[in-house]
Amino acid sequence: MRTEQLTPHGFKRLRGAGARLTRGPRTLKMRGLWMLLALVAAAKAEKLFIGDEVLRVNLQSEEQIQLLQNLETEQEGELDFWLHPVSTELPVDLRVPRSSLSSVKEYLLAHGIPFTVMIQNLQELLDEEKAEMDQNQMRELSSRSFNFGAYHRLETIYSWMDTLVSQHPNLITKEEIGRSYENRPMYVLKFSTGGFKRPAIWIDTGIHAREWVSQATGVWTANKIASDYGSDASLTSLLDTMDIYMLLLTNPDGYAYTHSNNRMWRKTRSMASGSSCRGVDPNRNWDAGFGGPGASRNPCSDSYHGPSAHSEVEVKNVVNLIKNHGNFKSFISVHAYSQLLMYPYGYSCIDVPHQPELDAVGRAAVQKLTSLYGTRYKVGSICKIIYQASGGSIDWSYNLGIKYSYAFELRDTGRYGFILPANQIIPTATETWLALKHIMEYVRDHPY
Ligand code: BPX
Ligand code: ZN
Repeated sequence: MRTEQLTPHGFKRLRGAGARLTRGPRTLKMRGLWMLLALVAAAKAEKLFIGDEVLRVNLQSEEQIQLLQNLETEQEGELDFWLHPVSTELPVDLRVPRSSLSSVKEYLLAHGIPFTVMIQNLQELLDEEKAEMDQNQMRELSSRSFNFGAYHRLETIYSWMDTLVSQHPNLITKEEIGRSYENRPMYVLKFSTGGFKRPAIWIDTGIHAREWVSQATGVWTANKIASDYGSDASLTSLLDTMDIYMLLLTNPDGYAYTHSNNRMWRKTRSMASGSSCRGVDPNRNWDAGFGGPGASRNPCSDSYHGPSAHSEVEVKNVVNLIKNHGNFKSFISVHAYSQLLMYPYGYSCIDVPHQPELDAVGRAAVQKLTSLYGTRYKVGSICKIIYQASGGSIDWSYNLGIKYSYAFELRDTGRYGFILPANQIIPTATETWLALKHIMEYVRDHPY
């Protein structure tokens, strides 16, 4: 069995050998530079990704899938799998810290696994992103405007929400559904033209902190709904009978942390007992197949499911609102990246009872999305089109009886991954709106 070579010990040996290979004449001078930069980073408490590469690995056999899965479990917390090894049809995107590069590449080469470098030096991309954000913030301050084609910090989004509400007092209210682990308020925007607990549509963005185009798309979409109401006949008729709830920053602590400390943070920021690692994957924490396959019980893992279902207050706050309301017809959760429109289940590959309908609606929605710029999406159940994942939010909402439960994975397919350039925010949000609108109209016309 080849798998015998794949013990953690075997990997560490490879790592040593690889490190020696890369040591050239420039190494000492470079080392000094790295250490200086590391000191600057430590002072700012911000994690740097200097020299980190994102590799695209193309798996060719079941055996190679197994090899990569072993690498993932053995190096949990060290390697950052942006896309997980699941099949030969899907690529694996893998962020490798500079210090592990030679050993990981050795490992891939030794097993004949082909890969390409998608991102050469991640920090360079992050520096550009931050510079662009700072420039934009200056422009916004001097022109007292809000640029939907830029990424924003949590406080900026929160104050923009107040502006939006004040401009549309008869349509939008802001409700605090509770506080995050670090005591940040969680605000829902409620779009309603009256009535009491009308049939409603739920849209959440940013449950995973680092998937920035999700939160940015949420902001654009909230503005779109506000400005189209009264002028777009279809949306207007929808809001005459239904309410829309939007939670733009579903993981506020994580989002703040991606700006202040670690751009690659995904989870919440809660403290685990008996571990120094923080955070729970809020999309593995719901009471739907909780703790099953496709989630980790290791608190250091990026897919750690947490100590119990709904242990995360951010998740619990949403659960409480949805259950107390009791009249949601659709639950849509927005992630990035991979360009997918998915429906339940994630925790199992069995078809849900409404599979044919969910699939047909999803396909029609994606057809509209694609019609705008040709962006290609795949449609299917979570388990069948990406991987088995237990404890996900839309499995929970579906099992609660909310038939039209969907999850989006927005742009791109891995060229930039989580670091999608800001100039793609508006195109992404605009095309996604066509799909969202299709789903919402279908829900309006098929309430049962
Ligand atoms: C999305 C919804 C329900 C279950 C799984 C997903 C996939 C999502 C995840 O693992 O929670 C993938 C992601 O958006 O977090 C990041 N990614 O593109 O890999
Ligand atoms: Zn996600």
